[in-house]
Amino acid sequence: MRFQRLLQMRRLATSASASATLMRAPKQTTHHSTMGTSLSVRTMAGSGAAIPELTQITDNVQRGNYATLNDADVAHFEKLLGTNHVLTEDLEGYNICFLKRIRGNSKLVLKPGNTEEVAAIMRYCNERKLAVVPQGGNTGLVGGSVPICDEIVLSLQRLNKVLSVDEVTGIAIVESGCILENFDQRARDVGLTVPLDLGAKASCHIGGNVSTNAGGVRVVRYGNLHGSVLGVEAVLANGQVLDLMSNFKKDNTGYHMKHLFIGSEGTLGVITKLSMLCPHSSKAVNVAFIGLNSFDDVLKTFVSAKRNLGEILSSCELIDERALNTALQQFKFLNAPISGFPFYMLIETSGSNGDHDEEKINQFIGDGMERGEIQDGTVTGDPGKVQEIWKIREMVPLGLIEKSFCFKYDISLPLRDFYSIVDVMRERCGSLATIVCGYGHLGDSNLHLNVSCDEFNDEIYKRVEPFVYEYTSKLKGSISAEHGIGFLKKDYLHYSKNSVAIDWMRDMKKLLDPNGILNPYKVLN
Ligand code: FAD
Ligand code: 2HG
Ligand code: ZN
Repeated sequence: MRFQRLLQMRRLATSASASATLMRAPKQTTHHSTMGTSLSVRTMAGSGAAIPELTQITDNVQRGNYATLNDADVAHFEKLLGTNHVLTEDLEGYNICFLKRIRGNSKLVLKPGNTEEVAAIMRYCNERKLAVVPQGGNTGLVGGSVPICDEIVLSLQRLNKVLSVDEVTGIAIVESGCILENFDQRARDVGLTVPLDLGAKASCHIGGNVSTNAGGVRVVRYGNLHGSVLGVEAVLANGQVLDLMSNFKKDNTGYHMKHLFIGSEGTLGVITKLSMLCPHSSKAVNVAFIGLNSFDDVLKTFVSAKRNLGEILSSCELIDERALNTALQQFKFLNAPISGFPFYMLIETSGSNGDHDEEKINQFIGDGMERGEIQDGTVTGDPGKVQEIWKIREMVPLGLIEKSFCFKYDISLPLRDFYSIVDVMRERCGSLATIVCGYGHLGDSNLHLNVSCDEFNDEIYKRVEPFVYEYTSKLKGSISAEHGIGFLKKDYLHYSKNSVAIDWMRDMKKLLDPNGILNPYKVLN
């Protein structure tokens, strides 16, 4: 019976596919929307996309008491870095955030090539009281990586080397400006993998990932970066270099200060280097894309995945039908293997024994179908097809900004209440919203609630915020599961942290950056 049901599932052909190129689509496809969807804003600058108004004006931001850049400063930096690495023109791509929502007015971008240069820049800026925003791949979704007023942009782009990858210990040492995908490729060359994967991998930097404590699609397997990052080197606001590098998992020598820099979004220091524990890449990867009739079935299937796939479960993602359909409409190159269900799950297994893993995932799906929890689906272990299915998930956030304005929320919620906010929000927004949908990292209780409308307008904004944060807070969730606080959420931090915690954050900020020059206007207000 079970076997017959399994046969009814459409299994993907095992022929090689063209998905290798699709995997890189965010970087290579040309998007011409007003919101911009290329993974690098820099490549968007000339595409004719609308330029947002300056955030200092729209948000009525009072500029901090910082010095104003002058010719002598620029000359100083040119002497320090060489004129090629000091930019004073064509700075749009550095001033505008990925979502094209935040726009600063920096007149200077600095591109140091090593830690000493970063330290010299910070020393000088601290003495002069010039404000600085560290910038990685500028794929952040909370407006943390761009200036708000006229802060100097400190781009880590040139610190892009993988310094070593040790296949025996699994420890890699990498400069912070290395693009995640390049780092992963280097790890894969020796049979390892970076324990972090996200849709922006072709553009984001590992230093940006660590600074945001990025989550992504493998947290359910490898945990977050507080566990995988063994050590960091960080330049403080005054130019001191803090060497917290470590090549060991176990190191209890004093306070674990590295954690201060993981997720502090460039407000406490500039990460220049880090060491990371990289697991072995799995020999066998299988992906199932399944359709389900209700969120209750989604939860049952998740529990079953944990119980029955256990140690080989490496990802468990949810996509609702509106999110999927939007991506399919916007990106015709995507192929959805099944359609017509309110919910879809992408479940991945990674292990060392292909036959064993395939048997396990087939059994898991067969059992789920027999119980009526899983309706239809597809399973594949073919690398090309695996990538093709992942591509669908990766394009979902981009589909929603392709032709409209999108309010994006990234919240942790208890699993039993995980999806209800999507229905509540749809009701609240009514016809003001074009799409209200939910998707995300179900395996980590992390929902991405997206609310799209034709263009930003105050009416819908007021329906959505602060309601979404109040709702989350009442359920004791987190208002930022993985993207951070940045500029966009700083007024709402109190929904997730009490005043004592916020005061301590402020005190730590003052201690490490007494002049407040590092990424001002972000995280704390
Ligand atoms: P940036 O955007 O440049 O900067 C982010 C923050 O880190 C800023 O506050 C900046 O000041 C600071 N910063 C950057 N580099 C340094 C440094 N070296 N030292 C100190 N501070 C620094 N995020 C997730 O968590 N999970 C996902 O699944 C995910 N998927 C995404 C998919 C898409 C399509 C997009 C566009 C974004 C996604 N993101 C996701 C958000 C974003 O990619 C992550 O936040 C990422 O970690 C940002 O890296 P970045 O190099 O682009 O950093
Ligand atoms: C993802 O998981 C990202 O795809 C982006 O974190 C989520 O854009 C979003 O809302
Ligand atoms: Zn995410």
